[in-house]
Amino acid sequence: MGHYKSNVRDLEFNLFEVFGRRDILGTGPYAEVDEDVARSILDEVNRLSTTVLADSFEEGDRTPPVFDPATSTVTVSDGVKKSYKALVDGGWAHLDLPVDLGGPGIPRTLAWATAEMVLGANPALYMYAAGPNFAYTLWKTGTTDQKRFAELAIERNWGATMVLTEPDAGSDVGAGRARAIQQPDGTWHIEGVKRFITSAEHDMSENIFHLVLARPEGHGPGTKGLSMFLVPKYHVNLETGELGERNGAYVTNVEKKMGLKVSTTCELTFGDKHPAIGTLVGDVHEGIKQMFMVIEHARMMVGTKAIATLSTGYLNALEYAKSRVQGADLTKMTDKAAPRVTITHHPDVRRELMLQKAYAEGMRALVMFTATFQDAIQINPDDQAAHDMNDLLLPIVKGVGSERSYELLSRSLQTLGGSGYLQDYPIEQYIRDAKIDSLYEGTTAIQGLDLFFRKILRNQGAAVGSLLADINAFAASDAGNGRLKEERKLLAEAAAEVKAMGDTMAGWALGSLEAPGELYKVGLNSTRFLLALGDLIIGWLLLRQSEVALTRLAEGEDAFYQGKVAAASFFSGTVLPRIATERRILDATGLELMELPEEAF
Ligand code: ST9
Ligand code: FAD
Repeated sequence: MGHYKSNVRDLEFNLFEVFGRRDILGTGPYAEVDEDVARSILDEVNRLSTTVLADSFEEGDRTPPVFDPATSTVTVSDGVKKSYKALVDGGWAHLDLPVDLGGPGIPRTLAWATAEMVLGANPALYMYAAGPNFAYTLWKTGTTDQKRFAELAIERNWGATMVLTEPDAGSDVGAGRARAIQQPDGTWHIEGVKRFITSAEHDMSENIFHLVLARPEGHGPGTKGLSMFLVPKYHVNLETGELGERNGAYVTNVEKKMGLKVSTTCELTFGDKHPAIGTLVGDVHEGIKQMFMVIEHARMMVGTKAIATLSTGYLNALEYAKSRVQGADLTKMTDKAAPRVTITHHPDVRRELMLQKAYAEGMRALVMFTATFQDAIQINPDDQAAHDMNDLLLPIVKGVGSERSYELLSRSLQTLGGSGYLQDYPIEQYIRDAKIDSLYEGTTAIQGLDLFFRKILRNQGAAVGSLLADINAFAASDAGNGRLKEERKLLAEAAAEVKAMGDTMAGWALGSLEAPGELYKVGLNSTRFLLALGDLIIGWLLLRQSEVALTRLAEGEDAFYQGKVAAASFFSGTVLPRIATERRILDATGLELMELPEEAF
């Protein structure tokens, strides 16, 4: 058995029983996809993920890619190549593409459901195979020539990168110093050093194209002065599709790191050996806006990766717990001759397992819920409310998904006792591989600031107001026919606490117009608020699932649905009440921390 344990039943439950995806299949952009096709895609990706993709997960960690500085090349191990080839040869790298570009035209909900399995089995493979998705963004924004380039990139499965970070420009992308110098023929020469660039070199595709942020000479400071350039590793004859000369963008180092070792993290130097020639994307200077089209997908991807890892971590812990015999039942603790039981009989293990289950399944629902708004946008690109809700939820998927998954994965390891610490089990690698999720694509702090300032204040509370109204309407309904009464009460209380937290922060933000220091109080609480809102939404979605499950249980016993009801009740009773404490801590925020001299830390 491979390391990866998927949860197709829960994915299907979300898609078809909770979020009603049957209603949008077979119509509009999804005319070619019916429920049978959707289920067969899930089955096929599940088969692939649990076998050939998962097969090289450990090998990629123990035998990471090898960098040769003399040739600026990277060699990936044979097992990883085999897995990658299976993913690409099966056409799965094209799964997200619209019909116009040769894709199947599936809803985003289904695309992220399948992505979860690939990301849970071997996340770096998904990233190496992201070229066609990047090409789709290029195709949407590019010039005629760039559209042709994108079509070739899709056809040939070229690799791709997003190139923002520099040694002095991490969270602060606008501090970037890479330069772009326009040439008489209209092309641009890119100069500078970028770092931490994922997949910038490997030997699994014939070409790699870089989407690079650089500052044209004379352009202003900050992110708005950056433009986006298409810089391929090899130049391309757009008529024949043949590869031409090597371009002047070379990988000059590959980082050694804590986890996700199979994914190359590269220093990429432009124009040092010979010119790195690029073209301006779309022939317009809108670099940061264009890059955010990629970033939005990548943030969703990172959250989904984290949650996928927690899910397989939990399922591995559960399997172990069901077979590990240790100690007697607590009620027989004084009887030294009492029969030994599996650890699932111990209350503390049950509590830990249920916490893992509730978060893994609640956050999967969060990904699916978010993707329903991406479906709505595909169906009607002018649906502003769907855009706003997707925008609001993205930092929660990414920020809460990565923080809670990392935290809970340590509980999965704990379930295995000392064995969890060994490389005989996958959880220690899961933890190392998942730590990156709270760092790249904007750290958690950045997600918290994005949520509060951009997605709530700038949106004048419209999206968050509508979300809270939905949560309150559910809490006030008779969902569950009395069975969920206590849980709905806890949900309503938690919603009121989160609303109060947001209102207090908005008050500080307003107050900062007169007393700028008030803004520090917002900054001291933005991560707290992100996590609290995340818990509230997770609790609500678990209860919505529970409502569906109770209806099904009325038709007959089923452990899956019993588990749904139990997870929702457990989360409502043990996690939601903590939000009240977070609110008290937030209310009591002062400026002492900001006034403390640096030396006192
Ligand atoms: C990285 C990559 O870490 C790691 C993994 C790579 C894996 C590759 C594979 C990925 C696969 C992906 C699959 C794709 C699937 C596709 C499917 C397709 C069908 N939303 O607030 P301001 C824009 S990469 C939208 O003043 P500052 C906006 O244009 C490195 N746009 O910011 C705005 O203008 P306006 C990742 C946003 O103070 C402009 O920016 N690095 C948003 O100048 C300026 O906004 C990071 O993520 C948004 N949320 O700069 C950096 N926010 O306001 C993190 C801003 O007029 N740092 N814009 O609309 C930040 O995000 C900073 O907050 C900052 C601040 C840089 C934005
Ligand atoms: P810093 O920005 O220096 O942050 C340090 C600490 O300060 C963090 O805790 C941060 O939260 C905090 N902080 C910083 N600014 C603020 C603020 N304003 N308010 C509150 N707290 C703040 N980049 C790419 O362009 N392309 C890639 O493909 C890519 N892949 C990566 C792969 C890996 C394995 C790694 C490690 C990084 C990758 N990155 C990539 C870069 C990644 O996006 C950055 O590391 C990330 O954005 C954080 O920047 P930094 O590391 O410079 O940290």
